[in-house]
Amino acid sequence: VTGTVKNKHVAVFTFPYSSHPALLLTLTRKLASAAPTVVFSFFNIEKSNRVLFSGLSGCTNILRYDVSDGIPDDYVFVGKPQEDVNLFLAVAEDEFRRAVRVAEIDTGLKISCLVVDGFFWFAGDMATEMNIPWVAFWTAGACSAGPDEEIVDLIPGLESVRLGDLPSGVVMGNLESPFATMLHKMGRTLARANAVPINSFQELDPDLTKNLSSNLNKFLNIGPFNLTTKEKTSEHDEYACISWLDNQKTRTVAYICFGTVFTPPAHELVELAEALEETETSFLWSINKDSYKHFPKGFLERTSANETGKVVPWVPQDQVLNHVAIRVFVTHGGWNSVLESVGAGVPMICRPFIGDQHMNSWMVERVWEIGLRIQGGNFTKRATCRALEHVFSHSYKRIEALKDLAHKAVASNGSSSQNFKTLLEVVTGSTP
Ligand code: U2F
Repeated sequence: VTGTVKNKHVAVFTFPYSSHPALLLTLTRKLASAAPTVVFSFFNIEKSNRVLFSGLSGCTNILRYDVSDGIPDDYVFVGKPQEDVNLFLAVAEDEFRRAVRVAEIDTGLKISCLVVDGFFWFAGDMATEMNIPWVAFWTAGACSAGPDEEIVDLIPGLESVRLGDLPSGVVMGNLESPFATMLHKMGRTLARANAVPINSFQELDPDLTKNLSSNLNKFLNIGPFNLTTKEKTSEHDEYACISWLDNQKTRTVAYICFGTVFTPPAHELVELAEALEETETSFLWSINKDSYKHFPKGFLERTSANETGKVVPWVPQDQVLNHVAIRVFVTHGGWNSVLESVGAGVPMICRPFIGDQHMNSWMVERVWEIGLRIQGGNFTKRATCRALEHVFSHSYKRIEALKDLAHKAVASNGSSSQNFKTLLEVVTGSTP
């Protein structure tokens, strides 16, 4: 740690999967640059830290600490759902406690605040023992902080949601899994957190914000992060997507991506690819290389030869969504993707897979009216053609209004900027 004398020490605990670590690091960087006299110790598994911190510069008051991923040396993965997550959760609390002691010795500073992924219910007890504040960062949307056609009317602000869209493991699904247990414990303890910041903006969900604000201490919308963070680890354009988009006509291209965790099953990739060719829709598709083999015979060759399609393993998504050639985002409805699409004013076709993605997609279609969910729940050629035809012939006026509100929220006097100041007071201990 270099520069100004440090007088406070904040611990950050990440849930080391999918986009969670990158978000926690973004939050940490925002806090660290606003509070240069505070040291932030960032605890994460080695594999994820290695990626996050490669090429990172200019954050002299952030210290990287690696914790164990809980995978025994001789362990052989058998393909159980969330196998890696479950192994990590079994050791997480002990590992964070151990690493905190190391960081305190290294810096000579006792931890004065815990800033943790909202999933980590145990941080509440740790903070109580240490007599310090606990900030529980919620990385998904407010709509998932709470199957079938039954309407849920017990959550103010979520009146029109069907039970089937609530994340699995909350009211149904495997309620005994370590992940579901974690969600339940989190639900029981979250109200004790001193602050619950969220990567969203309050104008998106005013009723939910009101509801959550009355149930939680300092429920603070401080996003969208994609509109406030300039340097992003994901922004390199290795596959020249932007110049490819430059050669496409305005508002003609479907951008397709299903996030960092899931790939649709092979037969759905085929149906989606066939629908693109059938409707002659130009597309840019981000998908891992292992999946290329599932595409219909000749699909990649045909579409690249006539320049109607480009398939790559990674794109600078935020830049892509903001490109004038993009007409629609075909997405899994991951929270970051939804926020980035809103920030760019691009309507969505959603094919949700797990967790909050169903809720997010429901909100996109029914509440915000900024896109639609694929009919029948998965990609068939027929449903996909209809969805594409609908989006291409329809104008989604509300997306422009929400885009505008998102940009206003992060402007210097906007709601998210004000909320960030409140959060900073909690984290740095300067709350009056
Ligand atoms: C989990 O979500 P994912 O990580 O699968 O998906 P997103 O929340 O949409 O985040 C994906 C991010 O990766 C970026 C993209 C997003 O910021 O811009 N990206 C990219 O830059 N280039 C690419 O080619 C591909 C992706 C979980 F599965 C969801 O249900 C949760 O909502 C989410 C947040 O908790 O975490």
